[in-house]
Amino acid sequence: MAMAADDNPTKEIILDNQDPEKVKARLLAKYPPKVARKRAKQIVVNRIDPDGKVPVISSNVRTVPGLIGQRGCCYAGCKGVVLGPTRDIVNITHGPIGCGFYSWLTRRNQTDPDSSADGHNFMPYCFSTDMQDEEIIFGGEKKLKQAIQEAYDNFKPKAIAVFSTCPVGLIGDDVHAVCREMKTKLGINIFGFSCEGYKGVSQSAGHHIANNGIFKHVVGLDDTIKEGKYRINLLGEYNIGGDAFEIERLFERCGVTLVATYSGNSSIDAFANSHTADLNLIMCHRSINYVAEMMQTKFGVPWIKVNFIGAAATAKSLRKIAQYFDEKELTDKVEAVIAAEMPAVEAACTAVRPRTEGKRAMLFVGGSRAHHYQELFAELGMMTLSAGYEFGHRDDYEGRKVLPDIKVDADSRNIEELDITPDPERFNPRISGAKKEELEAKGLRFGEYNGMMPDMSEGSMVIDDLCQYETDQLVKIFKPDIFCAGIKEKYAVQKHGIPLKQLHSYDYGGPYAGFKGAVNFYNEIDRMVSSRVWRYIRAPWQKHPELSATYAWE
Ligand code: CFM
Repeated sequence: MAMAADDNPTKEIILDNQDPEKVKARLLAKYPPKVARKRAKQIVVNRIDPDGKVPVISSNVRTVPGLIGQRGCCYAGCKGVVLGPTRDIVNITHGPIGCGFYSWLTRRNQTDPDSSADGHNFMPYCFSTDMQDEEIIFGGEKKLKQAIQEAYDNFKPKAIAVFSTCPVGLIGDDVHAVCREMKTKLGINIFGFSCEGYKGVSQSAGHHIANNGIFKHVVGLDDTIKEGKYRINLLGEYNIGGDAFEIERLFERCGVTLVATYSGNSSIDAFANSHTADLNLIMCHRSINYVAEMMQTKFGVPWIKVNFIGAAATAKSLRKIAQYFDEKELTDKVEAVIAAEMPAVEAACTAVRPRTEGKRAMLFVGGSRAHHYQELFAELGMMTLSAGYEFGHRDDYEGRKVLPDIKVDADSRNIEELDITPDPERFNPRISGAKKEELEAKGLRFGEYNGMMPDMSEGSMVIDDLCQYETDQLVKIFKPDIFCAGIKEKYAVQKHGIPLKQLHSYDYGGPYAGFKGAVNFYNEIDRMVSSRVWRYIRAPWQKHPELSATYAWE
């Protein structure tokens, strides 16, 4: 592919060979043999054979010590990601203050307190037991009890959740016993999570632990069937930068009733009632597929994969909902909403495309956005050169069909698998086997996710658990027009003269979901790839070539 319009002088140093196999060899060349062997299985050149099979990629494995990775910890996945965005649970971090502080709203998850009748919103508060040396030595259960009591006295919440950090596991505090005791004493729902940071290999373990806890302690507590004809849950949408607000707006326009979102703009009451919905939509498969699977087994709620990132993907996802309920009234409404929303989106896209067309992106984020955001770049006429997840599993890359082939290692075995069976009274398969078959024949896929790799082009580089060294090399070799990652990568990449868009917190922007979100993203990316500021960047070694010897990569 021809290089994109070239006003960026740093592109002069592009290496003459961007052949992905050679690039892979060069990335590995620096490593000791054992590390190179391990990373070789995590750096894959994408190939798609005619029956849709993609190469095997090693993922959800330990990061090699010494490589500066992008990952977070188990506690981050449980408290920060899955439970954190719920406004009316007092989420107490049992641990040193830093764990609580750095998982407190840094990902810009938003909420609308007015949508709860009681107006409870504890998200502006950072609750922590602030463990000190004394608790590490003599145990922290007493201080935890006091913290729960204090939170109860001050806020009278309906629920309190306790999240364990590394030292809690190391010293052996029994947070579950404390929670049980305080639950009996105070008469509200109190539950704990053994989500110590070191459990598992990344935040992915924390997602699983959070899913288990919420299913065990909350889902199914309220059987009231709320009003609404087309009642759904949205799973794996965390309202970063207001994404969930935009999706809610579309549901409302379509006449679709949202029972619960896990967990953007959410409340514990909605979780308790969520098993009464008739369909689960999974947005982020990685973080929440466990709840969907358990709800299906126990209550009979089927799930489908959706994606509200990208205008075409949004339209497709809305159509999937209509297909499922299969009623003319809904189908007509969905089509009318798409027809009404699309002109503005198309106009915005047409306006920026002359400047974005042919530009090249790299995306290294989490466990779902590296896939979803490729949709938006495609709409801008941009190509994804390389992408990868921090902590995705093989099914997120290759599709759920590989689930039976995934070897369960000791790290995964550490995470509890709940034994779920159909609820004797409440199990209710929402659609009959015959109806399901009929819908499947029309193309609606249940319980399926195809993964990221089948959607990526031949020869693109798929890299799991990318590290700082490899980031530097990729940027130097390919000189992409934009790099998408997080705050830890942002300034290192920008020092190379390449703009970096944070896809975790959205920097200061968003929403990027749905139709209005797509317009925001088009304009943001146009601004970033068209900015002239990058051409003025000259690193010291570019001004003084003699310095570059220290920066040679061979
Ligand atoms: Fe799911 Fe997420 Fe993501 Fe994730 Fe995350 Fe996130 Fe992410 Mo940051 S739940 S996997 S653990 S979509 S916080 S809202 S952006 S790494 S790609």
